[in-house]
Amino acid sequence: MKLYDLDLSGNCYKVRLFAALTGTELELIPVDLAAGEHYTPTFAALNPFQEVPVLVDGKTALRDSQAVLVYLAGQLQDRAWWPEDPTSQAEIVQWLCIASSEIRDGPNAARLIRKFGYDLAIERALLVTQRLLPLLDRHLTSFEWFALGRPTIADCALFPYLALAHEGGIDVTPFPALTGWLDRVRALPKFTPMPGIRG
Ligand SMILES: N[C@@H](CCC(=O)N[C@@H](CS)C(=O)NCC(=O)O)C(=O)O
Repeated sequence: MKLYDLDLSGNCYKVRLFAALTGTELELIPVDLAAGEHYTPTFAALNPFQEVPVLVDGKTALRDSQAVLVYLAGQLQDRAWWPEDPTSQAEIVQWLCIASSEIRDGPNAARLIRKFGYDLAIERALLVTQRLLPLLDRHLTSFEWFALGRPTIADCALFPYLALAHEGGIDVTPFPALTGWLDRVRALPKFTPMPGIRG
């Protein structure tokens, strides 16, 4: 399977992290966003939304990191990361949706603005983050992992932009349950870091 990838992308890292933790083999195809490689017709044929990551498995081309996590985890023999029953799946999807909404609009947006100079509203990014972090911290005060009492794809989807929050000028240290969970993810066997995230 091929992953169209960017090393500095937290969305791509969600997939690289899951692959490392589960021993899933991926061929990484770097896409140079700075050079506009994602605007080429060849890439647009894979993902009309012109974003990474994209996973290609034979004739299947999938965009969106959450969708890719579901696809990869659903292929494993060990279904602990994405079980088959609807109740467990729904519990995980609740958190995948937070990853693609509040995390994107909060800590991810703050990093895009402050590290990469994107023209987005910092006030809104900080407001979303300010509301989000206490909610996550409260959840993690009662639970060791986001869903099902064990590591799942929910943790892979939420980890990158929370661990990269400092690059958006966001301090997570006032949230002890959240920082404890970040450390637990880092301590998972076969954990892999990315630039900006210590191992
Ligand atoms: N919902 C998508 C979002 C993907 C996304 O935003 N990718 C960024 C890199 S992290 C991108 O390709 N941006 C293109 C651009 O900035 O022009 C996902 O979760 O994979």
